[in-house]
Amino acid sequence: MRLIKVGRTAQLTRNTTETEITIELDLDGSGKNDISTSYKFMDHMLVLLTRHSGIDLKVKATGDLTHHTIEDIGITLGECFLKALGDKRGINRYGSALIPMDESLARCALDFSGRKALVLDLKLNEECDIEDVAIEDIRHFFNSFAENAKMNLHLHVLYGEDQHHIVEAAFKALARAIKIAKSVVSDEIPSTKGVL
Ligand SMILES: [Mn+2]
Repeated sequence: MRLIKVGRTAQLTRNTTETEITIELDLDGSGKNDISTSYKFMDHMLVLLTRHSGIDLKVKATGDLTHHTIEDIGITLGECFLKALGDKRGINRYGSALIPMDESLARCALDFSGRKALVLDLKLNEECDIEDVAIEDIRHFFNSFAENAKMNLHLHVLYGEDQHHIVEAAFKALARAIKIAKSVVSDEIPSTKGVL
């Protein structure tokens, strides 16, 4: 049984009249990253995502508006995950994590099921921006990522005060859940249907 897969990578460029996004992903990386989204808070979150999930990730993104850019990063990153996971042979498929960030606690449960579902409760103040992005852009990112990776994503912040810590806890929980779910543990397709 060969538990180490090679070539679980994806490289996609998505250019529209609104944004230009290039992403390179290696699911079997070591946290190497080169992230430049034009938004410092998103850079911070994607570096966390990379380091705590054990992937390698390059992201270059520019665009006209924050909303468009962050949405299109979510779309392209999701497409990269779907492509890199391939037939999903041998992966755990499910992953979950409960992660604190100081006073905030986030829980993530996910399934690389081939179907999108998103249950998201970040307990964020709607009127508040976090550094250089709006809360609705963060929410949009998770939606676009889940939709295009075709995953079930259940991401909850159980409690927290600081908006930065809340989102950071959510990204770290997502990262640790991804780390488990993408791991290769057998040579079977993890579905009773024989396909994912
Ligand atoms: Mn931080």
